[in-house]
Amino acid sequence: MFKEFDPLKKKTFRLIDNSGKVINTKWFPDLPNEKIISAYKDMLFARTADMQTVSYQRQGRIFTYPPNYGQEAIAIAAGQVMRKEDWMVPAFRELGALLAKGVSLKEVFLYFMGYEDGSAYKDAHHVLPMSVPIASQLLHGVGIGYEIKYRKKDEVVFAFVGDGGTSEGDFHEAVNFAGVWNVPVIFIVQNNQYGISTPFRMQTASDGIAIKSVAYGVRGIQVDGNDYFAMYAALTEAAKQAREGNGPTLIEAVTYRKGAHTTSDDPTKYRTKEEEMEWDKTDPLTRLKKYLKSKKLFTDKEEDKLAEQYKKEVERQFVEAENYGPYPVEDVFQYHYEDMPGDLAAQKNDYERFLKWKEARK
Ligand SMILES: Cc1ncc(C[n+]2csc(CCOP(=O)(O)OP(=O)(O)O)c2C)c(N)n1
Ligand SMILES: [Mg+2]
Repeated sequence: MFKEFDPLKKKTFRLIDNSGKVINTKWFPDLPNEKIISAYKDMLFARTADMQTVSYQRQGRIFTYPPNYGQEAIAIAAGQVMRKEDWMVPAFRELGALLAKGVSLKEVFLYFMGYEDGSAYKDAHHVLPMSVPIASQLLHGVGIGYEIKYRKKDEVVFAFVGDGGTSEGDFHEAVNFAGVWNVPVIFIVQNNQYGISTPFRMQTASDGIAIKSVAYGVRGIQVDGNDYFAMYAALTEAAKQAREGNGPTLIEAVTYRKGAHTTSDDPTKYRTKEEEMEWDKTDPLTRLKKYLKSKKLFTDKEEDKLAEQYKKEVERQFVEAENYGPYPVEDVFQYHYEDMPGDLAAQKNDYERFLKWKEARK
């Protein structure tokens, strides 16, 4: 696969077209129907959760939120390929993969409400907290990869970043040393065409992101990130290579951020309706649903029923997060250092005095 789709050949790995028709049988993954149906359901759940969360934010019930709308196939495929012992190193737009790893939607809500417990991931194994400092997580991912190799463990790191993140030095340092050390790390660049309002053409002069792997001596491939099957196949092959001791892979997942950057952003200010409509044709859910319908594996009626169930489930977990209790002030201070340094302790004191003063004014 990696030879045939060498980034220097400028080909994109794609297995179904926009109408859900299989266009490449050679690499089409041999998956039981139940797994494909479950991928669709998980994508639908992630999308339902996203839509509702944007609406909660508009109601003033949660702070800012970055929707995954349009990018669901990447996270869901990764969620199916990752094993329990594998490490997930997220950025902040991989909801489906977090859920697949055992993170609860309630925890995701808590995180965006500011609670540190939202990163505690009580039932998830080997998942790092979401990383808002862009691309910094990749260095942690490579460090984990080094440890896996050193201790000869059977684990793979799935590290995520956005197209904007590839302009950070951290990205280049991480991919470079992953190559030098030949560590079992899969870099998944979600190229959703924007870093907030910055279009991809202003991010790099190179022809896509996958091609950057060549200079680092790392396997690379450009994949249609809105094609669940292509993502599943590429990730499976990359994970196999990593497990066999053949080191890292850089996957550029070409996708489109259909929603806003976050709920604080208005994309109508910097992109056109025409562009959005063009990308609409590649929507990952629509494509997978067309595939499933052509095989008579799924109906609109089932979808309507599921969507209703999912809405209730999202609401249930949101309300639980909403009723989590008063915000613990320590959350802001206590997780930076094992022993709190004096200046941070002084800041905490000041802040507590300020809160008391504020309370007294009421
Ligand atoms: C080091 C750093 N610089 C700037 C920011 C502000 N910021 C938040 S998201 C973002 C854009 C990220 O774009 P991309 O990597 O493409 O990810 P996407 O949001 O598209 O998923 C920026 C610049 C930040 N969080 N961290
Ligand atoms: Mg982006």
